[in-house]
Amino acid sequence: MATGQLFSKTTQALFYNYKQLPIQRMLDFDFLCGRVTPSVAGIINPGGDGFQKLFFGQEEIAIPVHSAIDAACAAHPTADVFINFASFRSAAASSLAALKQPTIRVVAIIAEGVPEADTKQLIAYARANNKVVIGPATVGGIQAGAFKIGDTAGTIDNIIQCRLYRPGSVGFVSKSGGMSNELYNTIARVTDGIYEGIAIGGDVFPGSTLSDHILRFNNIPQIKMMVVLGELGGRDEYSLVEALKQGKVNKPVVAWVSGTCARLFKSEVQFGHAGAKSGGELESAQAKNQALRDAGAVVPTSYEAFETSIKETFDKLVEEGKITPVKEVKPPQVPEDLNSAIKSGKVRAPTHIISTISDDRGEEPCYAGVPMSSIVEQGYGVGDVISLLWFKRSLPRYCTQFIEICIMLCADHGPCVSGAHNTIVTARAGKDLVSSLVSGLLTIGPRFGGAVDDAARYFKDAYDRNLTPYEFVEGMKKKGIRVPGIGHRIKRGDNRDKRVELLQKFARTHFPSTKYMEYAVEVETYTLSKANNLVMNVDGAIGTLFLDLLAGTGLFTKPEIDEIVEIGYLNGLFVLARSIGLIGHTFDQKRLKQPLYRHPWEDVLYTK
Ligand code: Q5B
Repeated sequence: MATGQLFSKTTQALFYNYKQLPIQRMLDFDFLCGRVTPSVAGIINPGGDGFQKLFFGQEEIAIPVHSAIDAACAAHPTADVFINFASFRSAAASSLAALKQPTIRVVAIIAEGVPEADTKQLIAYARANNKVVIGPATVGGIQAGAFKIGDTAGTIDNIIQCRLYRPGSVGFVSKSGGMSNELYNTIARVTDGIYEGIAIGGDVFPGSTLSDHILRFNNIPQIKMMVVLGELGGRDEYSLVEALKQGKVNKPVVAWVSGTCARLFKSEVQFGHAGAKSGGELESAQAKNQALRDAGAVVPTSYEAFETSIKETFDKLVEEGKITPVKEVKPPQVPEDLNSAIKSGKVRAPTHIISTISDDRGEEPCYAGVPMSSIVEQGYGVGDVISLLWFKRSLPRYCTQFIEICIMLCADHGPCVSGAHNTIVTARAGKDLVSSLVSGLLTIGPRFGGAVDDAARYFKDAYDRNLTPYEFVEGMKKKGIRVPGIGHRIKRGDNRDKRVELLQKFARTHFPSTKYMEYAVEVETYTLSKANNLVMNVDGAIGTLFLDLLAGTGLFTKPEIDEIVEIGYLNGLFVLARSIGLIGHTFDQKRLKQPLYRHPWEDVLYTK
C-alpha cells in the first residue's frame, strides 16, 4: 500500500458486534466496486460463534462469527481494520483490545459518548504503536471504489449518485459524519469525485485529527486536492493551519468551518457534537476560517459558496493539466433486497403459508378477529377460545360449556390407560415433559381415545341413511369394523361410564336436539344385547353429541358440518383434554422420584 494509504481494494475488516445492515451495506459496496473478496472477513459477536449468512452481490455467503477478538484476529490474520460497533460502554475496552492485536492497523469506533479519558488512552496507545484510530462518534470513512466502513455514505442509491464506486481525485475529511454525506454529493457534482473520505467524529478528542488525514492525503499521489469541513469548538483546525504554514501540505486545500451562526446566540451554544460548542473567540468558526484562509487554504465566505470554491479549485487543476478527470464507468446493478423491493412496490412475492385463524401482527393478537383484550375483558373461557380457533366463530354458551365439560371429563382416566402408562414409563426413563407427554399422546388412536371422529362419521352416516341399529351394527360386522364409540375394557351395561351419563344429561337439558346421540343409545341397546361390555363409551358420546351440537346451533351449513366430520376435528377434544392428565402424570412421577420402569418377567408369557 502507498504511504498514507489506509485502505485498498483488498482491505478486509473484522466487524465487532453483529449489525446486519451496516455489514450488508459494506458488502453491497464491495459488489458495486467489483471487489473480488468481501471487505468483511469476520464478525466478532461476544459470547457466540458460528456463521452469519449475508449477500455478496446475488450470492449468499457465510461470514465466520467469532466470540472473541483474539480468536478472530488469529483466524483472519490479513484483516487489518477493526470496525467497532460496540456501545459507548464497551467501545473503549474492545478498541484497546483490538489495537493490541499485532494484525490490526486501523480501528474505527462508531459509538458516541465514549469517556474522554478512555479515548485519550486509545490515542496514546495508537500513536505509540503506529496505528490509526478513526472516531469515536463517527460514521467511519470510505475509499471510493475500494473499501467502506459500516454505514458511511448511506444507501446504495446515494453511493451511486456520489459516484463512490470508483476513485476520483479529491481527499475529503470532516468532523461530522452526517455532513460528510452532504459533501460527498457536493464534491461529486463539481469534481471527478472522492478518492478517500474520512469523518473523524465530533468528540472533543478524536482518535485522529483533520490534519492527520490531510497530511496523509498529501502523500497519496492519486489525491490532487483536499476538501476539509471543520466545525466550531476545539482547536483541531489550528494544527492544519500550522501544517499549511509550515509548507507540509503542497496540494490545494478548500476548507470551511461550520458554525458561523453561533455568534447570533447571546450565550454559549452546544451543537450536535460533544466537541461542537462555541467557546472562546479562537474556537469560533469565524476565527478558524480566517486562520485557514491566512494559512493559504481556499476558504469561501459562506457555506453556500463552498461548492463554488471546490469547483473552481478543481477546474483550475484540470486546466493546469494536474488532473485528468477519471473516466466514468457504469457500476453493476446491486440486487435489491426482497423486503425493500416489496415495500417499495417494485416486486411481488407469493406467500408460503396461508392462515385464517389468528393474527399477531397488530397491537394485540386476535383469535378469529377477536382481540385478546376482548377475550379477557368479556370473560371468554377455554370453550370460547376453542370455538374461535377451531371453528372460526363464537358459539353459544351452552356449546362452549359442552366443550369445556368434554375437556374436564376426559382430562384423565387414571394411570392404567394406554396414554398414561406410556407417559409414566417415559417419565421414569428420565425423559423431559414434552417427550413424556408426546409418548402418551401417541397412543391415542382408533382403540384408545381416538375413536371420536370415526364415531361421528359412522353414526352420522347410519342415521342420515335411516339405518336401523341392527342394520348398522350387522353391516359393520360384515365389513369387519368395530363400531367406533362402542365398547370399553372395564365399563359394562351394569357399570356405565359416568362421563357418558353426565354428557348425555347436559345435552338433553341444553341442546335443541340430541337426535344423533339418541340414535347411538338405540345402537347401544342392541350391542348390549350381544355383549355386556359393548356400552357407549366416552368417544361415542362426544362424537354423536357433537353432531347434535353442530346441527342444532344453526351456525354451521351442511357442507361445513360434513367438512368438520370429514377432516376430523373431534379427536382434538380428547387429545387436548388428555394432555392435561398426561402432564399431571409426568409431574407426579418426577415428584415421586420414580426409578426406571422395568416390566416384570412374570407378567410376560415367554413362548415359542
Ligand atoms: N367388540 C374399546 O374392547 C375396545 C366392539 C365389538 C362391535 C365394537 C373395543 C373397541 C371401538 C373403539 C372405541 C374408544 C378396544 C374406547 C377410550 C378412552 C378411555 C379408555 C379407558 C379413557 C374394548 C370382545 C368382543 C369381540 C369384539 C366385540 C368389541 N368392541 N363389536 N363393535 N366396538 N371399540 N374406542 O373390551 O365375537 O368375541 O370376537 O375397539 O370406541 O379409549 O378408560 O380404558 O378415558 O381413557 O378389549 O375410556 O370395544 O373387547 O376386543 O376383547 O372384544 O366384543 O369383536 O367379539 P375389549 P375385545 P367376539 S374409550
